[in-house]
Amino acid sequence: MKTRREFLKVTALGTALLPLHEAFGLSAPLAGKPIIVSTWPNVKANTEAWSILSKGGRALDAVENGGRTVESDPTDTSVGYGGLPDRDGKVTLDACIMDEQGNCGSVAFVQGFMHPVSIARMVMEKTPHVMLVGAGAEKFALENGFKKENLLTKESEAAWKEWLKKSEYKPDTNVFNLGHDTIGLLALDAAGHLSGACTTSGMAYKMHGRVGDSPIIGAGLFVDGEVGAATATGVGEEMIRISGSHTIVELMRQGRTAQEACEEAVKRVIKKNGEKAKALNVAFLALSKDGDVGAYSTTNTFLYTLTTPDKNHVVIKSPSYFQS
Ligand code: SD4
Repeated sequence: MKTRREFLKVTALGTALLPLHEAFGLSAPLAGKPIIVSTWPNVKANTEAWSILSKGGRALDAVENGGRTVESDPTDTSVGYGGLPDRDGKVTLDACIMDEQGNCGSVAFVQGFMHPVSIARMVMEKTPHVMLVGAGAEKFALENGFKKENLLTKESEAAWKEWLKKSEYKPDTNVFNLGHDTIGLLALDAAGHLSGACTTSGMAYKMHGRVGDSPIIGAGLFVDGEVGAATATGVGEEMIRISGSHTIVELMRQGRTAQEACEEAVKRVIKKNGEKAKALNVAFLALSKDGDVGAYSTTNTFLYTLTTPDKNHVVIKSPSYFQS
């Protein structure tokens, strides 16, 4: 899989060949179901999710399987196997999943398991809890048949050793520049049910034990079957501060379109950060229960992938608050 940066290079000279969100007919709800949208150029994930949705399968299965595809791809250095480690050289994973009825499961700070999104689903379906973390989540995974394995690839280890030479950590500016492309997926199935999932190795070279927005229901992901769903990517601390994904769904409930709701959430991040905001990479993606798609980011680097019956895994350039 290409990193977002490489993708931009090949799609030439920035964004010239990418369809733009505004010009892509996305200001009105998309006619017909099913629909899958995911953060970044995640064509493989959408293809996997689509193989389920297009046969009338459940949105929940589609988002889980789309997430798993990226988790096991060693060339994606933001998610699962091959994810860039924390500053102690440990790959620690966060993931969550949620359906249209508010059922949800989440795991955070999990080490040594390829598919945290499936562990999160098992937390949702087999426990009375929503979230398991660290050693407890790992124990639960082992007890439920998940296999422990080493997720640090030679390439990610080499990148970490290179980073150690300077040990510079600038999460505000570096998050997208490292090709750090957390996957959030939102799907609407043929029966009209919404689900979402989010999975990540978190920010590269983070402090050991740091957990971002991605496994936090309401921050990195939120789904309400009566209204819509939202997910996020970027500097997770900022999404947590405004409960970003929940905020977007609530704004949609009050009548905003998916696009307006994403824009409002980004503006809140910007308002809270003043001058610092320009260096912060934060992006939101939303899907209403009627198939209305919204996307907005702080800087103009955010891409997302859309699949519908007549739009075949298109990578689209999101509008942004800042133009650079
Ligand atoms: C985090 N939101 O752990 C994630 C990072 C991310 O693309 O989205 N990277 O804060």
